[in-house]
Amino acid sequence: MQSKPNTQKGLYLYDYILSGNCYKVRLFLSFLKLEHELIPIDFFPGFEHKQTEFLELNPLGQIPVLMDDGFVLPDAQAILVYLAAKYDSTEAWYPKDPKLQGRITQWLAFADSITGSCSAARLHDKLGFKLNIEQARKEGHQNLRLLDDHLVENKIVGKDWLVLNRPTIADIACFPYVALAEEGGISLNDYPAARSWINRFKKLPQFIVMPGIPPLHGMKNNEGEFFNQEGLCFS
Ligand SMILES: N[C@@H](CCC(=O)N[C@@H](CS)C(=O)NCC(=O)O)C(=O)O
Repeated sequence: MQSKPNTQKGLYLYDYILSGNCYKVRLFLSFLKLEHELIPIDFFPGFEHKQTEFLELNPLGQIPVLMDDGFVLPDAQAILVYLAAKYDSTEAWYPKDPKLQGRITQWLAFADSITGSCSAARLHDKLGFKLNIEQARKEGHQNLRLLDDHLVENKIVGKDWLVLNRPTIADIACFPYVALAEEGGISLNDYPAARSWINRFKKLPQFIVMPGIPPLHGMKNNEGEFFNQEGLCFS
């Protein structure tokens, strides 16, 4: 592992390209246009995140870990909150309103449930991790049902996103493992609102891709609407 950076200055992300949790942080760094350096961790097959040097950064042995001017912070959701509080002067991504912060935090916690289900199923299918795949898929579907229903209810009251009518860190936290669900054998067929939300997410300025999450295929017309190859407009 490339250990600690040579200098205390700057933003560093201990990262694994196939990790949806690391991708949450990469996405937000991109949305905020923050200069940073990625420090690759050999998660598989090297299990570098379980080695002594990494455990000094995060005793839980999990990625991602952020280092900002020497301040070390594990956990994707904690990192999203920290980056929003420190670097988003517009306060758009994590508004300073107690009820909104409570609601957003509810979805940040839900994002960890998605990790425990959809991401677990993907680890089983893609990397051969030994776990109860039926249980992981069942819980994944339960989470997706809840998310899809919530998006439908929000749409009725004019909200396109999980908390507001604009994206917040709640959407960033939930997006990766919903978009990657099919890699764990969890079909998105029954979740049309979630599929539309994925497409909306991919249209955000500074959106970046990861393996398994390709860009939106389509073209913009003069009104900025997206059209796919069949000429169908999708929002
Ligand atoms: N709550 C943590 C979970 C992070 C997590 O599960 N990371 C995975 C990689 S995507 C990991 O490091 N797994 C190893 C382990 O849990 O032992 C977060 O959101 O960052």
